[in-house]
Amino acid sequence: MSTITAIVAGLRAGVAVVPIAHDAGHEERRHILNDSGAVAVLGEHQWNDLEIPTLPLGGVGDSAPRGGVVTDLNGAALVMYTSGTTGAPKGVLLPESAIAACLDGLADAWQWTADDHLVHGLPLFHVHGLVLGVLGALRRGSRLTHTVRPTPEAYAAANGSVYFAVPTVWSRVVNDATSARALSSARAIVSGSAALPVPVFEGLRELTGLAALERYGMTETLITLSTRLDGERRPGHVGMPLAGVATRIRADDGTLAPHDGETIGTLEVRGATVGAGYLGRPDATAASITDDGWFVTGDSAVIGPDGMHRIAGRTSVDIIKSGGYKVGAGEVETSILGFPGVAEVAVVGVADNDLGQRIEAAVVPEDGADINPDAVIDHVARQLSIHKRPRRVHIVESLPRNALGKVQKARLTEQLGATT
Ligand code: MCA
Ligand code: AMP
Repeated sequence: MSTITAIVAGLRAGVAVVPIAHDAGHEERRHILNDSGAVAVLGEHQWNDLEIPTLPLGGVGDSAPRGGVVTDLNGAALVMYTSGTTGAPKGVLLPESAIAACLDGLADAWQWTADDHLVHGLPLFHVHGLVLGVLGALRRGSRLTHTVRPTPEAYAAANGSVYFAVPTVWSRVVNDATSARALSSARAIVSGSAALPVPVFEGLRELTGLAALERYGMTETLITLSTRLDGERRPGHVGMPLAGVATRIRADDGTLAPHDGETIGTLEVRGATVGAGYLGRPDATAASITDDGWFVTGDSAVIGPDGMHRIAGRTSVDIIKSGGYKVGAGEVETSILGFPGVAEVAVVGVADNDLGQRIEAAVVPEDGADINPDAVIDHVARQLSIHKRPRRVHIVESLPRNALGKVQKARLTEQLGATT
């Protein structure tokens, strides 16, 4: 509740808010606070290493915010941090107009109204749980139950009309038939943040009688595509552009590709839901946008002649989606390189029935070093955040490299996957 109060207070006061995960480790927290130029931390917290004042909720508190005005917020209402292929996470600037366009587009696609009772238990520091799951309910005036944990049992007990979850949660719901059947009184279940496997879509349909609505988006663009309540919900497909959004795909040779339902290209989007770039990173902002103003998602997609989209995968192996969380391999590698005795490391996403991808690391120790894999896992969990920890750390003699010395991540992923 204090997270929601703090965010709504910031939005109403016209102060940009930067959500930080409760489990953010010290490195991640320090990076986000410094990079965003935050002047105060709102609410209760258990962090004892802060150099900026905290303002408790429900009172003014003794501390005045530190001086200094951040000037390049570009009208952002929220600054949300997201991982890239390399380096530390970047702050995405999300103006109120983009948030409103996204929420209104989704309301139109899903016929979401004040009569709905939305249920979810997703974290409140990302677009899915916060923008859709909290600000969406506030904008529509619909009732919201946050289940704290997104467990099948908690979803079943909530008696909602609309449910949000990531595919990992939906897969767990399908594996718990009693809970799944309890959702059959809902009018809609919605999946997003990662690809919903077709067997999970089918399992949900069988147990709940509902064909899941699937929607696609990114922190940088908010939600841009969705299937519609009054349209076709085709398994493995993420629907059509929301009102005010346009899409196109670009082939490897740089030309725009046909919308023929077969050709795969990198998805580009433009429109009202797209954010205002990365905070303090004009280089990265410019690199993410084409000369004619389209945002390059980095996802491969196919667009049908009927406008139906299918996401075919990511163009970079260094972006991992685990449990719906986006994790940059480079960020985890940098953390592991800081662990005593590590000479080299490569981090990959291995296919996982529950998480979609699970983070695994191959570590080459320095000569004579004896590395405990569990200590490496704890190091990442403490330094970055719990969901960024590798689920397995393999101690290896060398990493597979090509003739130019570059680590062959596809080969490594295959090798690690085969050791399951
Ligand atoms: C385990 N734990 C540890 C460690 N190992 N803690 C510290 N150190 C360790 N080494 C503990 C954790 O504290 C936690 O404890 C427990 O293990 C379980 O954690 P974990 O295994 O990570 O949970 P999980 O079962 O894997 O979680 C699955 C999940 C979660 C619930 C699906 O991944 C999740 O909430 N995903 C949602 C991600 C999301 O919202 N993405 C949206 C991004 P305890 O149980 O006590 O806490 S926005 C986006 O993508 C776009 C815009 C879009 O399209 O939506
Ligand atoms: P994030 O940066 O956490 O906002 O994650 C955005 C990424 O999640 C996108 O670039 C996609 O790779 C992935 N994603 C989100 N929704 C879907 C979906 N419905 N199907 C497949 N991938 C998705």
